[in-house]
Amino acid sequence: MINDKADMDEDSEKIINTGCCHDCGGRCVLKVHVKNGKITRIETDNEKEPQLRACSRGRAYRQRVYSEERLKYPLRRVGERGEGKFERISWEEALNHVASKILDIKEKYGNSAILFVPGGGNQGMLHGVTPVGLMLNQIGGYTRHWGIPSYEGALFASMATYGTMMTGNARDDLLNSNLIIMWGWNPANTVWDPGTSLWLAKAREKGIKIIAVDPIFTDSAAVLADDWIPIRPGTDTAMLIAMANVIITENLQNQLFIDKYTVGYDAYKDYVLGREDGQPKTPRWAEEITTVPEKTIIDLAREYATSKPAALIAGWGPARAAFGEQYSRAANVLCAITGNIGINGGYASGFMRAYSSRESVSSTGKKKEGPIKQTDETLKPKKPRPQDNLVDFNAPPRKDALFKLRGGTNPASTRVHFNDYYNLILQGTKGGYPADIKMAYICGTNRLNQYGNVNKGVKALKSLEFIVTHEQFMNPTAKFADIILPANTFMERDDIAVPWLGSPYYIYLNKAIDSLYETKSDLEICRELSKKLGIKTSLLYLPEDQILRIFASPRKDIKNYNKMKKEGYCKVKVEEPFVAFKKHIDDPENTPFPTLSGKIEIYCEHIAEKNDPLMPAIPKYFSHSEHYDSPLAEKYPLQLITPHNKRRTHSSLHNIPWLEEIEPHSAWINPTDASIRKIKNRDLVDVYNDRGRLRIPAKVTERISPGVVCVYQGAWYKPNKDSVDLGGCANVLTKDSYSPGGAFPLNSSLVEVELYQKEQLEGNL
Ligand SMILES: Nc1nc2c(c(=O)[nH]1)N[C@H]1C(S)=C(S)[C@@H](COP(=O)(O)OP(=O)(O)OC[C@H]3O[C@@H](n4cnc5c(=O)[nH]c(N)nc54)[C@H](O)[C@@H]3O)O[C@H]1N2
Ligand SMILES: Nc1nc2c(c(=O)[nH]1)N[C@H]1C(S)=C(S)[C@@H](COP(=O)(O)OP(=O)(O)OC[C@H]3O[C@@H](n4cnc5c(=O)[nH]c(N)nc54)[C@H](O)[C@@H]3O)O[C@H]1N2
Ligand code: SF4
Ligand SMILES: [Mo]
Repeated sequence: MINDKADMDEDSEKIINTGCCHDCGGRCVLKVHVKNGKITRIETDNEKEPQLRACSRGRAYRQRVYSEERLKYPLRRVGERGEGKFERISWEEALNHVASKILDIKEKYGNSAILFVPGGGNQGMLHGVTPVGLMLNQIGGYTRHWGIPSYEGALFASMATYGTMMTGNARDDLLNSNLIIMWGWNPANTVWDPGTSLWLAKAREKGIKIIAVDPIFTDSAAVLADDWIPIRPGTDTAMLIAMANVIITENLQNQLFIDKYTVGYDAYKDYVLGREDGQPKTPRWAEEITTVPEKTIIDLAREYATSKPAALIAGWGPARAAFGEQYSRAANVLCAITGNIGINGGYASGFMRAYSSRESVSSTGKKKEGPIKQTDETLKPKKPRPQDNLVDFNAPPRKDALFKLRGGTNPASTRVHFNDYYNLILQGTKGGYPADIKMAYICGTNRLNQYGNVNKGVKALKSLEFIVTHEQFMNPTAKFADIILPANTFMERDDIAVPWLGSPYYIYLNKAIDSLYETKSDLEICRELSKKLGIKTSLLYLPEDQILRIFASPRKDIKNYNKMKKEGYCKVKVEEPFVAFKKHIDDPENTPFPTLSGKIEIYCEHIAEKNDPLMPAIPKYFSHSEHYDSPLAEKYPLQLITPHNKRRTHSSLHNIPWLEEIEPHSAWINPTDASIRKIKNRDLVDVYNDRGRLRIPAKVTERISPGVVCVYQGAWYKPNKDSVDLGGCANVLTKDSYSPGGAFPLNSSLVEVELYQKEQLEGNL
């Protein structure tokens, strides 16, 4: 859509109202200047507040679109898997090949042999993974995953505690708080909705105290917080439980709130005070585990309990860990026992979907919520709909699913965890997995790079009969494909993006330029492939605009679709800041929580039924096999964390020179740990464990706690002939397993670091 101000002359500059829809905590407005069909400049939202301002990554997008490294034509592999040798072929040849392989594998082994590997590369409604899923459903389905790396621990905890994933208050409500705790949360880098950092800055200006709890002195801690509390990774649950201990022993809990709105407080109290297992969870106990001084824990507990309303925002980073769900549960319970839920200035920690059009419908009381009375009858599968995947449709719920609760993001019938794909591929039904996988259909993900245990991934991908991917770049995963179908970018097609966390707005992405080279949109690819697969009727055959309108139609808060399309966004007017569970607290008789008890569950009966000691009904602290106190710590004494970096969206944008300047990739290490190992800033070091080894420069800095190493996720895997990764991909070191509640243990690896080469590298590391 062309801006009104623009001239239609071919060689004059037009401004296209569009947006950025990567999976990076945003979804922001881009105003793209186009001259002679070429992007010359990118601006962003300069309208009045609230703005949807793009970050440096979105503003640098021109370099991604015109990168020489873009995939230009369909490719067929001619070298070994992973070698990166391909030949150019025509679209006709490529699509015929893919269609015949899919039909052949379906015929010989059944649909479950097809593994769909989706990712977050594109977050528009129409492109990316959506058309692939629809297409594969129409030929009888595929094997698919449960578990999302972002938030599976937090999601499990939200469902268990509140019965819903819609938690957390709107960002503007932060101004109503007396205290804000950013626990493992770094929105200055990870965005978490455009405007979050601005609201935090406003809160700080207003004199509201902000505290950061993080092993790293993050940009958010540096710029937004009054205090930084460094903590040993993976031990937050112990600190949160010890804070509960202080609150209970000093009688600072909100007993009225607990009595009226929660179940299970007494069971938790027994555990916290040590009546259950003989170990009182005192701040002294937690100091040993967390390295946070006893007094700091006591002070924070008192401050949180007495500063009502206070916002404890528990991020997902600490939950992307072994037993990550216990950390999230412990945070949720702390919010509950202090009565900080359902009120302005408070915050129900959890999944943190701040606002959504669907939630606003239920808060008007039109949709009746819980308590849930699921019977055997309601749990029985209904007849499959077109969007259902036939491969797992009739499967009973997996044992770890909270299947009696409504909501969640993956069906309980789905059997394979997303971080367990390599065992699935390598072991199949002989190893107890539900399928024998023959082919992978990869779309919108740099799978090999972005999930645990890359070296096992290499073996798994090498063992497959066929791999196809839709990609924009020759990334480490694409190098393993047999056929690469070159996808265009969101600058080259229309789409609609919903906000990352359900904030009240939508972005309409107007096509800015024609598709470059021979690239096609994911929709176009699937449309053409569907025909070759013999699919007679399909939603994908409708015109693009019609499909988009169908997809947007349930979003009742888009009042004027055409206006949204013209302006490139639709900012929904919200009368008051959204407060999760406000109605549940104000009117509990008519609005019970959607849990089995109808209350906030400190003790979750549904979990108790599973009778799994590692999945307790109340939150508990556990050590694990790659923790500071495990035997492996003697060999690998440093705890690795792998957070999200400001210069990339995961592995996307890693190869953009402008963004590389923000921060060269390096291994962060504390001066104490570095000096023992004779490592100086910028020396080349090896970070390694039994799963792999990577070699990158060291960044020796006080900004990271002693005993911790940080390798930001997303750098591209680039093995040398000895399988040492010179690219610095963090997942060479992480595990391909999952916790009982489904959390991905990507921040739970032990490593050692050693000097490889004394080298004063160029640049400001
Ligand atoms: N160690 C560690 N690993 C992690 C994490 C961590 O914290 N630590 N975080 C995890 C999290 S939360 C996530 S969400 C995942 C993300 O992991 P992925 O979903 O794999 O995300 P990206 O690495 O950005 O890969 C997206 C790919 O999609 C491609 N792409 C972009 N747009 C399009 C499009 O329109 N069409 C197609 N077909 N392709 C497109 C990009 O070129 C890119 O290669 O990473 C996880 N990995
Ligand atoms: N720039 C950028 N922004 C992004 C993304 C991106 O790739 N790049 N990805 C987006 C996506 S898909 C997601 S899911 C989110 C992820 O959002 P988050 O999960 O919030 O992001 P992370 O950076 O992984 O972790 C947040 C913080 O947790 C800290 N942390 C790690 N382990 C521990 C621990 O054990 N205890 C404590 N207290 N802190 C710990 C890290 O140091 C980090 O500062 O970010 C989104 N935003
Ligand atoms: S990368 Fe994310 S935060 Fe940055 S402009 Fe794009 S959508 Fe917005
Ligand atoms: Mo994510």
